[in-house]
Amino acid sequence: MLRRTLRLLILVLVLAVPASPAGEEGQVISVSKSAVDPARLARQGFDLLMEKEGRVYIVAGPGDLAALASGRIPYTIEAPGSLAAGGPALSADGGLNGAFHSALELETDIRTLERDFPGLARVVEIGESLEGRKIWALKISDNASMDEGEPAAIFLGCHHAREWISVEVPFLFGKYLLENYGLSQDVRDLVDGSEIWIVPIVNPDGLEYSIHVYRYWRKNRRANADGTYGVDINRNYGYRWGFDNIGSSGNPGSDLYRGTRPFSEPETAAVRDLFTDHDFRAAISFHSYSQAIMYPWGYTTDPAPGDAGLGAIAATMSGLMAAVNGTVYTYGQASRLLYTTNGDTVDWTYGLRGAPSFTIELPPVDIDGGGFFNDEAAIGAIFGENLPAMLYLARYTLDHPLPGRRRVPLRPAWGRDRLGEGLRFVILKAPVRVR
Ligand code: 0X9
Ligand code: CA
Ligand code: ZN
Repeated sequence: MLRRTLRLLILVLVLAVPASPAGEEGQVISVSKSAVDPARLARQGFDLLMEKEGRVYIVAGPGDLAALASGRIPYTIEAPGSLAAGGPALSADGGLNGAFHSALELETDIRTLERDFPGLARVVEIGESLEGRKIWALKISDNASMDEGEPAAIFLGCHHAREWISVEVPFLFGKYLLENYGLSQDVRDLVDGSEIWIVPIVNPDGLEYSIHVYRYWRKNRRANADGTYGVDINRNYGYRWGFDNIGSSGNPGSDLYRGTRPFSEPETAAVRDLFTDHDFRAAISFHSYSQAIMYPWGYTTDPAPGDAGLGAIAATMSGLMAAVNGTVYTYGQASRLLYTTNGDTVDWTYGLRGAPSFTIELPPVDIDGGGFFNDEAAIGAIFGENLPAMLYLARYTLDHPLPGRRRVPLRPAWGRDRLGEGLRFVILKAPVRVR
C-alpha cells in the first residue's frame, strides 16, 4: 500500500515537473536537435510540436523553460504565429491518431476485408517485428488462398513511422480493388490475372511509437548496442547496402542508421522473403512528404539500366495523378531529385530482378504545407489521385513483362470504365478500439 502510494506520488511529481499543459501560457520555443534527444524530451512530458531544419519546436510552459535552463540547453523563443500549426486537429472519436490507422486498427480492417471478400482477399502474416507485432500483407487475387503462381505487384507503406498517410494509400487501394471487383471489368481483369500484395505497415513498432510517444519517430525500435534506438528500415535493404556514409549512416543514433548488416531487421527480412517467394514485377513504396515519384538508382546519380523506361512510366503516372485533383507530383531518378540513399527498398527490388519500382512521396509538397501531418479530410483525395498510378503500374507490368517472363493475356486495353473514372470509395474506419 505504502509502495503504491509512493509510486503514485512519484508519478504525480514526474508528470508535474515539466508542467506545460499546452494552454494559454504555452509559448513556442525551439532547440537544436544536436542539443537534445527529442524522443527523450517527449518521454519527459514536453509537448513537441514539430521538427524543422534541424530544430525541435516545443510548446513550453514556464516549468519547461526552467528545466531546459537547468539542463543548460539553449533555446530560442519563437515569435507567436511564426510557425505553421503542429498539425491539423484530428477527429476526437478517432483516438490519438484520428482517422489514421494504428497497427491494431489496420489488422482489424484488413481482416474485415478478408471476411467480406472471401476468395479474393487473404490476410497473410509475412513477419514479426522486434516488439512482436505481426507484419501483415493483404493478398488480393482470384482464388486468393491458392498460390497460382501469377505475376504480382506490391504496394508498401510505413517504412517510416511518422509518415502516417503512407499507410492509408496502399490500404485504400486494397479496399478499392475488392469493392470494385464486382463493378468494374478492368479491376476484375487485373485481379484475376495477377496477385496484388499490399503491406500497409512495414514498421508497426515505429508507428505505435509515433502515435503514443513521439510523433516524429522515423526508424524501427531496435535497441542498438550503444543505447540508442532504431534502424532506418529504408537503409537496411541489401542492394549496395552501406555503399557510402552519405546515403546512410553507420552511427546508431542517426535517423539514417543502416543497421549492422543488410536485412538485419525483421521488417526488411519480411519484405525480402515475400519478394523472393513470388513473381513480383512492380513495386511502389509509399512515403511522405514532398509529392514526388522517384525511381532507381538511389545510391548513385548514375542512371540505372532501363532508366528511360522508368522515367516514361513515372511521367505517365504523374500525368494520370495530376488529372485527378490537379496535384502535381514531380518525378525523376531518386538520387537526382532528392538525395542519395543506400539500402533503400526500391533499389533492392529493382536491383534484384529489374521490376519497375518507385518511391512515391505523398503530399504535402513541403513542411509549410504540413510536413508529416496530413489533414484527415485529405486522405480520400490523396488516395484518389494515387489510384490511377497504382492501377496503371500494375497493369503495365502485365502488358510489358521483362525478358524471359510471360506476358499475361488480359483484354487488350482498358475498356468501358476507363482509368480513374467511376471511382467508388468511401473512407471507412472501424470504430475506435482500445489502445
Ligand atoms: O530518405 C528516404 O528514405 C525517403 N524520403 S523520406 O523523407 N520519406 O524519408 C526517400 C527515398 C527515395 N530515395 C532516394 N532519395 N534516393
Ligand atoms: Ca489468383
Ligand atoms: Zn519515408
